[in-house]
Amino acid sequence: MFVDQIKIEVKARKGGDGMVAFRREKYVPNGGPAGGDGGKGGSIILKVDQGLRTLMDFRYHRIFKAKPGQNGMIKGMYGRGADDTYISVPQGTTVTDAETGELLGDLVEADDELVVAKGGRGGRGNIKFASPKNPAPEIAENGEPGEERKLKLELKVLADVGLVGFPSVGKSTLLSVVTSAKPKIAEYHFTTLVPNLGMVRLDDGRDYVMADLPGLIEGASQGVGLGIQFLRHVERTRVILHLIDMSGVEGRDPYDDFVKINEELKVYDPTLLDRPQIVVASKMDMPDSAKNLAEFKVKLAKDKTLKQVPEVMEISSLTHQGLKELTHRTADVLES
Ligand SMILES: Nc1nc2c(ncn2[C@@H]2O[C@H](COP(=O)(O)OP(=O)(O)OP(=O)(O)O)[C@@H](O)[C@H]2O)c(=O)[nH]1
Ligand SMILES: [Mg+2]
Repeated sequence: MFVDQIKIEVKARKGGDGMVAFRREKYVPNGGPAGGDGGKGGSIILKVDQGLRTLMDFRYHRIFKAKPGQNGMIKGMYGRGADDTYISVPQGTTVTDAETGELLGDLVEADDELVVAKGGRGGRGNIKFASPKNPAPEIAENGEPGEERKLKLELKVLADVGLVGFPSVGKSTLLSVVTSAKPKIAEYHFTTLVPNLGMVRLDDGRDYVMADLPGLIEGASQGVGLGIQFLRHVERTRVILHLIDMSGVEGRDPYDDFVKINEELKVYDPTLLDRPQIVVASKMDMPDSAKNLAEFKVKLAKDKTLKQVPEVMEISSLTHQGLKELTHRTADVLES
């Protein structure tokens, strides 16, 4: 199971209690107050770790507790403040309060941090309560409690461009030839289980992040296959490259693929279809591809249900045909 949404519990801790104490010195009968303040309680802070790609680690570790502050001490000594507890999360994690649904923050940049539960303030010791009227107070404060929260963490891949399509249409292969990413590639379906990211660097100095998403199938928006978890990621991409295998070797009709994937996107979130989409005819090196593409284009032109007819670009990741055109055109669309 791929985990990209999970609930955890975070517990910051109380501040240390203030101390009630008095100076006791031989020959000084009225020693003044000498109880120190408590130290602050530890907070819980989420922090981006770029080495993490999933929320998998949270599957077995869901409750996080910080350390309490130390109590104030005699002779006016302060209790030590507790160190904060850091929890590593992958880049692109959205944090919401699981009980109220309030959005607490998005950890999107490489060094983002988010305090999700604040430690309590330390209580004041009796030194702080001394006044001319009451020079020897017998009171001190308790430390404040720390915040506790139930959180929902959701991982969404951050990418400018998302590669979308049926399994085995060549998404990972495309990513591997236009970026330095090394995703797993194989002829069986659902090779990609976790989105892969790569940076496309063009010779004209432009660059953008491309994400290879796991394959979608009919019913993905209802939970069939792996799709539903990954449709979430598509939400965060600005341009969709919709890959369609033109070779026909799997016996599906390319136009049917196009319609089905768009239907899944629409059911999941109707606004996804308004996002710029380039149809990428893949595997154009195969014997039947040219013929299938011609038929595809005829059907596309006749389809009255389309709000706008998307542009179609041809590629082969094997022969590198059309890759330069596609990567540059994608950069243009991102800019516009
Ligand atoms: N002939 C040809 N084969 C290709 C091309 N691109 C990919 N393939 C082959 O198609 C198969 C699937 O490629 P992947 O890149 O793993 O496909 P995917 O879309 O990432 O598949 P999933 O991760 O399972 O969704 C592999 O056997 C590739 O070698 C291409 O341009 N031409
Ligand atoms: Mg793949």
